[in-house]
Amino acid sequence: AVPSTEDLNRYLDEAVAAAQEAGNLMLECFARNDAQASVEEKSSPADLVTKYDRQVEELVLKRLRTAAPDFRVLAEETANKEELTDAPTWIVDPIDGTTNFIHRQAECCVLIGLAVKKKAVLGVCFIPKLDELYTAVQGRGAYCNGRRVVSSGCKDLTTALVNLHLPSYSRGPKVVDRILGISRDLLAHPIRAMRCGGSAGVDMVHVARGRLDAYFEVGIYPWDVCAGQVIVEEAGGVCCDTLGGDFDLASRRVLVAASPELASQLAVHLRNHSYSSVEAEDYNGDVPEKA
Ligand code: 2AM
Ligand code: CA
Ligand code: CA
Ligand code: CA
Repeated sequence: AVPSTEDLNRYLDEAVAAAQEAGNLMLECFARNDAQASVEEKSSPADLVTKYDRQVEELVLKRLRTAAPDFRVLAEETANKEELTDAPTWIVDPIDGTTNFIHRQAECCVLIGLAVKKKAVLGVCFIPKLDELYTAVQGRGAYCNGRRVVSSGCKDLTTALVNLHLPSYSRGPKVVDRILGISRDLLAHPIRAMRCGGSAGVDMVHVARGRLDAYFEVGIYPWDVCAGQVIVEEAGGVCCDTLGGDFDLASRRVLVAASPELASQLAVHLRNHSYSSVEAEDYNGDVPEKA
């Protein structure tokens, strides 16, 4: 069943408390400057994890499981992940922007989302270094530290600041050519300016509060975008797939924009570069054999 308003309020309180507790742990790590010491590679040299990712995930899940024992959980650092179903599911990225975190950049955050029937209904994003806590519940607006936020409303690429992300799941030739192709195209368009981000969650809340006009990426997972989707949409922004279609949490692709007009302009360019599929290349560009 869909949670009542009362239940959603309680879940929001718990998610906020969990995100703040997690943020404090991240700040302690910044103060100690020891993230680098616990870096491990997962699937490739661009896919990293630290002991803090695991510690944060543990403390967040503990709280969420106590608050809602019946809910399913989908979290990045948990092995044997469950598939997203229609059941209420906490979707958690303990540290989004791990590489930024390791390099002591401010652009990393804790992401806690709640999905019901595969749709995001509640989102919390905490950026501890900026002391910015973003919250949103479907139909009730988006907030940063308790104050309403709205997207820039930017409708035209020529005045847009757009973030793209360097491919992290592969550096094979097809994937590299695609990012270079879209960059060349957007720079020639001309777009106002382009930046490279390192945290899907931070970029999404930046679109929500009007610091950034758009962000797109292929290769993301539900935990990268669930919380941010609610925050962006409640701030008047748009989440769709990179070709302009309806957003699907599990599709591995996202296009976020400050307005529907900007989203459709960007989608035209992304379509020209087939910006939709996760190519079957490994990190070095070899095509893995089918299992
Ligand atoms: P993470 O830091 O939680 O892993 C950056 O483009 C975005 O992609 C970040 O939100 C980052 O989240 C995610 N990311 C980093 N490495 C990745 C990988 N190897 N595969 C898929 N996503 C990755
Ligand atoms: Ca990761
Ligand atoms: Ca992530
Ligand atoms: Ca992560």
